[in-house]
Amino acid sequence: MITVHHLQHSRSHRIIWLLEELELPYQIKAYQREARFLAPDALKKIHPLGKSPVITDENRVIAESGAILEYLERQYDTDYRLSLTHPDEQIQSRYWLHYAEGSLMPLLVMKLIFNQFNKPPVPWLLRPIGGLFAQGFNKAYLLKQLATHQAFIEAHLAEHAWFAGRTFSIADVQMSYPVLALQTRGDAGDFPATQAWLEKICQRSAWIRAQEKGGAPLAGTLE
Ligand SMILES: N[C@@H](CCC(=O)N[C@@H](CS)C(=O)NCC(=O)O)C(=O)O
Repeated sequence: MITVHHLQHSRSHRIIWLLEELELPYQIKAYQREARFLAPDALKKIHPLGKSPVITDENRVIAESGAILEYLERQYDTDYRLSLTHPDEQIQSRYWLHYAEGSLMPLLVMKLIFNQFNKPPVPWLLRPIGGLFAQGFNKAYLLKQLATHQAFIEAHLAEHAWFAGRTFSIADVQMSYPVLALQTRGDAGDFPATQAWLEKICQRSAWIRAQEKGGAPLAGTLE
């Protein structure tokens, strides 16, 4: 039996969503966020990094969203519901699968961390300096980077129904979390193709079931 070690409001929503798309039997072991939105130590008993998502399947422990999505698809999508046959779609799907965690999420996490520079546990005397530093870094670098990524995604979705191309795939599952995070940033601007894609994924019955079982992927903040 597949067990999803599911941290509330986290990337593991992706895994529950895929399992629902594939209509596979699985169980959820839920973990609550602790102070400063960190994962509880109990997750370190499953995998040394103590992050979510992580799944256990028989005697296997598999971490890292993209690796889990690929594993589940290859191992269990026996009736080829999500498999891509066109080589260009396969290449695109792999690109977005890696891009989500390799290029986009680090920027979003960086933004979250910099936004904490003027808050506890930073000593109160240093908070104004921390705040100014974060503001400067955001303005000079991070917001421009995020705007470039947002425009890149919008241009892709304006030309393609799904991230892989014409076909829904695990790339859409993987991209759901950072795209939602970009949207909840507040200054995302007007991105109609991205918005349309988000509406499409949120209307899928598997997405709705995943939300019912695991809760919302984001709690208005990231990590
Ligand atoms: N690249 C990893 C990131 C895993 C990760 O950082 N997960 C977050 C939840 S979205 C987490 O466990 N945060 C809690 C913590 O760092 O204590 C993946 O995609 O699986």
